[in-house]
Amino acid sequence: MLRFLHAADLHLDSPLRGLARYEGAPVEAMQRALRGAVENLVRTAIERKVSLVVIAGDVYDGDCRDFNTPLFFSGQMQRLAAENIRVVLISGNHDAANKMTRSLRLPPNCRPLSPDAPETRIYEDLGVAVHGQGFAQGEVFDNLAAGYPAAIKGLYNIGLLHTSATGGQGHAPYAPCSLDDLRARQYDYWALGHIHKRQTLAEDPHIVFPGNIQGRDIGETGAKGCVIVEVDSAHNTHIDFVPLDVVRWQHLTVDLATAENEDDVLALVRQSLGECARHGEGRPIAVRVTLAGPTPMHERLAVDWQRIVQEVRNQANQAGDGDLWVEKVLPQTKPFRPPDDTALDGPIGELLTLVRELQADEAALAELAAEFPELRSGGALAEFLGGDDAWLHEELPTVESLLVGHLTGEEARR
Ligand SMILES: [Mn+2]
Repeated sequence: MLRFLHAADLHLDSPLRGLARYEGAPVEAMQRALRGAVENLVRTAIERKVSLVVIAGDVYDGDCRDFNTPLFFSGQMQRLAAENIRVVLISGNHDAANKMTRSLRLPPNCRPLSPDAPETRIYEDLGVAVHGQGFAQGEVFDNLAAGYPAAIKGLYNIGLLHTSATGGQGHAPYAPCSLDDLRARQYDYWALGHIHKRQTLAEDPHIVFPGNIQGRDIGETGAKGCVIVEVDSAHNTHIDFVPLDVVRWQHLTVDLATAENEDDVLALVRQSLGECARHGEGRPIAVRVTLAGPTPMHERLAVDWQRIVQEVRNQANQAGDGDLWVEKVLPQTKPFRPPDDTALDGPIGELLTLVRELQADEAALAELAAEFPELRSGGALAEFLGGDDAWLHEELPTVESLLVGHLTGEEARR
């Protein structure tokens, strides 16, 4: 039985963005997380007794600022060397050969494959051939896979490739190739890198993006890690995802449809945060909270938004026992209108009727706009509003919310 570990996109010492600085913001923990995930990778390789680790590019986020980063990585590879675990790696667009001015020799168990031409590394004792080519420069638009050698008969053939494959939203289209290009090599496993979202493109043979090993911002949510690949003597392949992330990013949407007062809002927020914390399996979680849904609380939230944001952070501290960090709170609620508007009788109801009539009456709206000539008399506001009156229509619901919010807010304070 052959067992190997496939990882990609370590992005060591990448600067982490998107954590606002506030009391308790885990800036240092996040910065440390990328290295922690690499330590977890090494520990997993040893614990799962793999013979081989393949890394499909972007070990580094870019040229290292100093030698600490390559020293760290080399030290981790030495831990694998001590266990006789072999490592084959290629460069990706981030750590392309021509970008890295500060690099160090890796221990002899490591074999970086050439960025200049496809190279094959054979491990007779494991019955494995690894074929691959790194990136010579940051932008590679050639189909590298097309130049890979044919499979070697009798061995388990692994293709190591940094590629956007057939797509990959938000990822540069480097070393593109089709699934048929990959299948044509007749390898047993394609160990891909570059796309940070984990996905198995095919199972015969396995064509796999393991994703990156540690999320770096709210765009990289959920469990992040590597794939352990087990191969039996008939070359049947089985893959198993293992999380390696130290800190996890999550996006939480809290539906406030049933909230009628602030206590309701915070109870719903806290319940969702509690569930989120449990899914982290003990990891710290950086969470973006979106308050959503049509809700009777829409206006109240808008009026007092800054304090609500801090209350959400406060609830996170309580629900997560210190392991939940709120990255951002987004307002996406909508006004909730009772089916029968008589519920909004009185002056507020009259105001709403007026606003809605304006929505349907082009001429009246234009007339109203004409009463505020300063909106059109130049300056930043005029530029923002543009040349036509379409914005008036678009802004009416906001006007409605603001008016009701201010009026009911006044009421509440009395
Ligand atoms: Mn990449």
